[in-house]
Amino acid sequence: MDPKELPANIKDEKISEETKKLISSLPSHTDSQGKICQYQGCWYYYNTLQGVLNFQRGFQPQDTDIILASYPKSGTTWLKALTVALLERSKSHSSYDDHPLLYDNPHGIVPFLETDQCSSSNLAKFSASRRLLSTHMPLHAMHETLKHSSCKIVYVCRDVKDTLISWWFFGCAVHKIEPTRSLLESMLERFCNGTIFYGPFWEHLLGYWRRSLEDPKHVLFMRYEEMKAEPHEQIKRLADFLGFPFTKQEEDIGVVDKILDLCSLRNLSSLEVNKTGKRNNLNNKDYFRKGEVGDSKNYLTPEMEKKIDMIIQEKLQGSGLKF
Ligand code: PAP
Repeated sequence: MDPKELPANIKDEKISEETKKLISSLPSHTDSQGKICQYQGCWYYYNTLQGVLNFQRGFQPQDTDIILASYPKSGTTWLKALTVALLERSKSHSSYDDHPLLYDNPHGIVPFLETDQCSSSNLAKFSASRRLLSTHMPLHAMHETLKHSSCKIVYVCRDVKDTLISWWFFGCAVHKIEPTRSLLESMLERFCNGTIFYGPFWEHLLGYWRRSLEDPKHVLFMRYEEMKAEPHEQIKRLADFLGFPFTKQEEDIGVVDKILDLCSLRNLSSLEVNKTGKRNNLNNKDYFRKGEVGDSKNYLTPEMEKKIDMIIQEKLQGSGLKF
C-alpha cells in the first residue's frame, strides 16, 4: 500500500526534533503497520505520540467538557453517535432531516484529542458551550492535564475477544488486505504481550474501571454488551450521567427510541456519508461491520481463546472487572 494512503495517526512524518530525541530514549519497534514506541507505559505510533505530547502540553480543559474514551474497536463510533444525539436533542430536529449525524460520520463530529489536533475550529463545530471530545489514550496519559478539571469522562469497554476480532478486520480493511489467519495470530501475539497500539489493553481497562469506582460522578464505565442487551436503560444511564436526563414527556413521545434508531448500526451504515465518505484516509464504511456480541467465536481457536482468558484472569484478578 502506498504509505501516503495510510491514516495519519500511524505514520511518522509529523514529529518534532524534540519528539525524535524523546523517541530515541524509548522502547520501540516496527510492526506490520509502522514504527511504534512505548511512552508512559502505552504504545503509540509516532504521529500519535506527537499528538499525545501536544495534548499533554497544550490542552486547556473546561469543566463542561465531555470526553468519550475507549480502547480501539470497543464501540467508540456508537458511543459518539449516541452522545451527539443526546446533546443535540435540545435543539429542534423535529423531522431529524437536518441532524448532524445524517451528514457526517460520528468521528467527524467528535474529534480525537490526540489525533485530530483539537483546533478551536474543530472544537467549535459541535457546540460553543459544551465540547464533546474523544480519546483512545489511557486515563493516566490525561491525568496531569485534567487534574484540576471536573469534566466528565465516559468509557466504553467491550469483550476483549470481540475487540480483537473487530480490530483485525478493521486493520485489514484499512490496508486493503485479506484478513488471514497469520495476521490474526501475529495480532493476537501483540495484543497479549501488550505491545499493540494503545496497549496493554488491561491497563487501559483498569485505569478507567478503577476511576469509575472511585469517582462515579465524573467517570462512567459502560459496556458494549450491556448497550446491546438493554439499550433503553443504558442510554438513560448515559443521559443521567451527563446531566441531560430524559423527561417523562420525552419518554412518552418516543425520543429514546428515535435516538436509538438514528444511532443504530443499520441506520448509520446506510447513510450516504458512511457508505462513501472518507476521513483521514479511512473509509467511513469500515467503522461499521457486524456489531455482534460473541462474533470472536467464529474466528478464534480454543487455544487462542484460552490464551486471552489466561491474561484476563491474571491481569484483572481482584479488580472486580470481569468478562
Ligand atoms: P474505533 O475505535 O476505530 O472508533 P469502534 O467504533 O470502537 O472503532 O469499533 C467498531 C465496532 O463497533 C465494529 O464492530 P465489529 O467489527 O464487531 O462489527 C462496528 O461494527 C461496531 N459498531 C459501529 N457502529 C455501531 C453501532 N451504531 N451500533 C453497534 N455497533 C457499532
